[in-house]
Amino acid sequence: MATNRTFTMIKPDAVANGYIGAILDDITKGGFKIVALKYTRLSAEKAGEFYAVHKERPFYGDLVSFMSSGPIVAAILEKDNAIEDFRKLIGATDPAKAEPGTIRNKYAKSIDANAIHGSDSDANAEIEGNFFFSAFERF
Ligand code: 3AN
Repeated sequence: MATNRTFTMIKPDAVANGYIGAILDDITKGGFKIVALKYTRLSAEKAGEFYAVHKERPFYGDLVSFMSSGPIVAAILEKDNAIEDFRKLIGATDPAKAEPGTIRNKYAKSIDANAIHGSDSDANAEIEGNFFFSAFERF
């Protein structure tokens, strides 16, 4: 079934490098409507909770410390076929493999500091959106 919502985070590297505006512009021009938006910072505990599915992976510790190293922008986005279309817009996890013109190709330097997150399924988009936003913060 095609989905119409996804969840994203502009990660600490892209925020520190001054790409918030450019990335939000790419997202809007890509046809996504911003349903919810927040500038915040994850504690190590919260980052660990968010990435709990990766707990057994060798990069988990580094991922948690990177994701709590500075502010991030969290958002819920709406578009037909949102999950798949957004993953196309951001490109492959490893920016070296991301298609030209994708957000990771343009703004990311490495697989761990890869500029942006995009949900990989409907179920995760729901869980991740609920992690950051209450019903009063969605429009
Ligand atoms: P994606 O964000 O493209 O869905 P996932 O869910 O496999 O990728 O990984 C979550 C995050 O973990 C990635 N965004 C990236 O920051 C980090 N990550 C994934 N694979 C690696 C890796 N091999 N080495 C370091 N960090 C990784």
